Amino acid sequence: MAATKDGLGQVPADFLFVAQGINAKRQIDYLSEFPGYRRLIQPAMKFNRKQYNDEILIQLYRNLLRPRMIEEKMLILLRQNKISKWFSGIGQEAVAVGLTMALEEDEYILPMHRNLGVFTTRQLPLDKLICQWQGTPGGYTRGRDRSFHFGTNDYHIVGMISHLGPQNGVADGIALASKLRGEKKVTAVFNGDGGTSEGDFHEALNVAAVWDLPVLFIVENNGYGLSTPSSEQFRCKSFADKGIGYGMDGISIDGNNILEVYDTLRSLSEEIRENPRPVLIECRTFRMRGHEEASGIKYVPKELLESWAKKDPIDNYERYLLKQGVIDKAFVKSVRDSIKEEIEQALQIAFRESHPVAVTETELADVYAPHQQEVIDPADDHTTERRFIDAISDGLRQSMERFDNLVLMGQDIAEYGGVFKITEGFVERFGKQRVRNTPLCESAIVGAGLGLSIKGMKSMVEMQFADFVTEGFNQIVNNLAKTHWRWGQCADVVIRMPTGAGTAAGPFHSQSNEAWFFHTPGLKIVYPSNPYDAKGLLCAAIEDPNPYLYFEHKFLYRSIAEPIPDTYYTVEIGKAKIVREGTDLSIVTYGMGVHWVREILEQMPGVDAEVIDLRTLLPWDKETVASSVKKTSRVLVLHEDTLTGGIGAEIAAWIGEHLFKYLDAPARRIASLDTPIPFAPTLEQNFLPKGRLKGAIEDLMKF
Ligand SMILES: Cc1ncc(C[n+]2csc(CCOP(=O)(O)OP(=O)(O)O)c2C)c(N)n1
Repeated sequence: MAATKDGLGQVPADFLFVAQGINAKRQIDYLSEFPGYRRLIQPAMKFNRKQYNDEILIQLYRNLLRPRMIEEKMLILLRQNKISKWFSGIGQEAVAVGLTMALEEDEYILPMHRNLGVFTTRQLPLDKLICQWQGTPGGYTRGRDRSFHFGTNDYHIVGMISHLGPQNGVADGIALASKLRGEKKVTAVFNGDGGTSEGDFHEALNVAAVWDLPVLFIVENNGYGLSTPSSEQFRCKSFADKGIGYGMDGISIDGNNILEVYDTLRSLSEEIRENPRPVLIECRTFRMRGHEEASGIKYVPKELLESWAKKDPIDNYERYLLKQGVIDKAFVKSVRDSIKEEIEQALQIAFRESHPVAVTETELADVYAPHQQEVIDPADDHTTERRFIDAISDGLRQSMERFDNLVLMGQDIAEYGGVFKITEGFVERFGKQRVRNTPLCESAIVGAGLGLSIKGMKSMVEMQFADFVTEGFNQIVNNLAKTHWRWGQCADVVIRMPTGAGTAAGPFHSQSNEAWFFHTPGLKIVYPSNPYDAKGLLCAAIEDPNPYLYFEHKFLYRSIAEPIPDTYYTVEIGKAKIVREGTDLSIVTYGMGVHWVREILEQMPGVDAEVIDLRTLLPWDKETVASSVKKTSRVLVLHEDTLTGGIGAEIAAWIGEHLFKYLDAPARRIASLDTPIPFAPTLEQNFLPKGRLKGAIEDLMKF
């Protein structure tokens, strides 16, 4: 032990290093106080080839070398300003390569931004990868997304979205599909140590533990999250310790030792294919370059870099193989020459391409997965009087019968039947595998929905209340909504949203939040106002491979009923319904609005209003609205959601833009007050637009 010059106290002599400026000095302070610091300085590497033959050892070597040589070439090209920057995996290759070699080819891997080794080991064509990085048409997203932000089912890889953590929930879904089908397959998902601070990481581990999902949760502990050192990111000594909290095994391995990574993950995978369960694996490694190439690394103490440079995964392994006589220097040269040649050829192909020519129609067309709805009529005339809530339940049950790949997920939806009892009796009928109680993990569950759809399954996720969708918001707007447009993968998920006010349930159980999603390309939104549409729209949404938000108004659940067909049927998506014909003005609305308008118009016998129930909010039926407005020349858009930035704003603006010459008055909106929803019934009624509706109609008629 020795005292440091800068008064940091006693630290082991081998941890002393020379600070490089103020940042490095601060870093020393943090690190030396932090118990995990010792773990950042690593002992030398010891290889053990165990039962592995020369062929495997050489394959590991080649696969390790390829991403390194590609990146070295990219560094040169970056300096020549020929490529854009990326996130370097130099020094960490053994984790990606070891894991990929340990898995079977058709087992899914969900890599992060530093895992080039996953892509190269799975043998994706290098020229196509380079096109992807360059944003050119030959890339996996055809210029729509950058770096490793893509997936390919051909290679069983699902790339990240920038938000890091959401990958874990998607991995759960893929693993769930494999497990439900008895495939005996493992799914592996990568995390940086920084990303583990996200709630998504926690949620997904928890779900995987509760459901015994065969997922390898890999944490690449490389010391930093951007510039933030481990000491400011987490307090655990080892990520392996976190496994205990989730009730899963956690292990920590030397992530720079390719044989240790390969051997550990191979035997673990073999075991969990037979006995599905998640395992948390910390791979200790180090980020040898800046967060992204060109961003620098000044804040990393020199000593740490030097210590880890000695542990370089490739140098050490190469030396080991030479010493063991598995390879010789001539072999090293020939492997390097062939990889070099491969890189040059790929670059030549990739550099022939330039940025894509933008075709607006194609950009718009790819937002949704192709789906031509065939509206299904009821098979016979038999009907039964059903309440709104029973109609939803009926649609769900018949969809479960129709699609044996449909899985329902939600809090308390199994034996308990859901808080509103929509899935009552479903467990007895369809079993617990398909009717799944979930932990309180909205984000992981929506992510799991995407994972299921990657494996060709359908899912329905029940939000206990629409308000709680905030917890799954990111997965919906960034993952479900964008995946098809980015890399052609559909998100076959319907999210049921018990919504709306009128039950004096306060600001967090009564919100209308459809406008949050209305703004997001890639989603579809339906919002029925009666039992017939409730069943038909739900069935139609489940048929469609695109992601849906299905809003169901809680106030309507038990307050309205009508005879609806007993057999399966669907209602046309994107088609509004004229619920009352008239010539004086058009009232465009949906959900509760339809009922409010009916009630108020009964008090206004002199007004001959045409009432349009939109039914689908995204995409909304412009044609029906336009022909009505052309006929009446006056229009009022009504919704329960708050006014500013609501759906009415968009509809009124569109009418103003396209139908101006037909209008005798401005397109008007009426909506709830721009406040949160109050609890007390008197305040709630004041908040809602119903009380102001009559006045708004009168004003518009007078204009
Ligand atoms: C939700 C979110 N917050 C912030 C960022 C910006 N960001 C990108 S990578 C990164 C650091 C990630 O660190 P870590 O998970 O340890 O991975 P590493 O880069 O070290 O491999 C940050 C902060 C982001 N992409 N997503």
